[in-house]
Amino acid sequence: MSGSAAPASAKFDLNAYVTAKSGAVNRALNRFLPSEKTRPATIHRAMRYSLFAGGKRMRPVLTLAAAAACGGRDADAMPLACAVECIHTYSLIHDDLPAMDNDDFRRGKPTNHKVFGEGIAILAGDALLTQAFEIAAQARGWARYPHRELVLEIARASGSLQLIAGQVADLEGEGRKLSVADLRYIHERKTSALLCCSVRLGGMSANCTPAQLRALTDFGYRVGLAFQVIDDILDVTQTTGTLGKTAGKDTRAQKATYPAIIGLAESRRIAQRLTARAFAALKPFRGRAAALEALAHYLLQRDR
Ligand code: GRG
Repeated sequence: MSGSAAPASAKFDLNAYVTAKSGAVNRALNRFLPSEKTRPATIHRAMRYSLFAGGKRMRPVLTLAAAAACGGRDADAMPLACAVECIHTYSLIHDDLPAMDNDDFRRGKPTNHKVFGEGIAILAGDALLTQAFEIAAQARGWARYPHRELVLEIARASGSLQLIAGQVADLEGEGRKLSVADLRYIHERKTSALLCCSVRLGGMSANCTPAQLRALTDFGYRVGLAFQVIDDILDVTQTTGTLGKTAGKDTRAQKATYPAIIGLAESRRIAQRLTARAFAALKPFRGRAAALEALAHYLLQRDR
């Protein structure tokens, strides 16, 4: 995973970092979630099935990296990192349902509704969304970032003006000719909002300064957009085996994507430009953001 073009992160061992941090996130999630045997066992098995199905854990790792850039501790950032991963996993379970994207394959395994049925899959998504707030409530608050601010941050990113808005626009855009501006509206909400929220929460957990929070917002917004442009590119360039989810779905569903509207080469240029701007946003951290920089570089180069 280590990169070549990111200066401050050139010597950074991203593989070791992601392995260590995602391992810590998995252990924390395991502690926060009711056990598989807790009654009613079906729902807890279904929640854990998707949560531990092998996701990349990019959002929680970004939360921990943002906290570190602001001099914070993993222990303070961890509840917020886990909350974001619960929301992300809920959105994937619901997105895969027959009424939405109707997918059979996610994180390299059969989708939640294929294993547990639609009713339990809907409830597992609902329960993970609620669990996120229960976990976030256990985070440490600061005078500058009391629990009210943390809850607002998560609720806004996942509510009807951001994550849900992106999903609605995505559903309504299927089979229609969308402009680049329409597509950006979808990407900003469906993908960038939660990614940006992950990064901001990291800063908040470290009691970051307002200037640091602005820099993290800039970084998270751009990395979030680049992430979705790359996701669109991978949908047409990679196989189902590599992605762990059905490849070529966007084209078959006649979805507007960056490659479909502006072509692959221009899409790659846009992702590179967004990542370069994300790097620039990290300047105020003067070398303390090597992990964030390396993660942004990896997300640009990733193949799954
Ligand atoms: C159902 C409320 C609701 C929202 C659905 C998440 C989502 C919105 C749709 C899924 C399809 C999609 C392309 C979403 C954009 C975000 C994205 C690229 C998700 C995949 O994230 P990764 O690659 O997945 O980080 P893993 O499995 O590695 O965590």
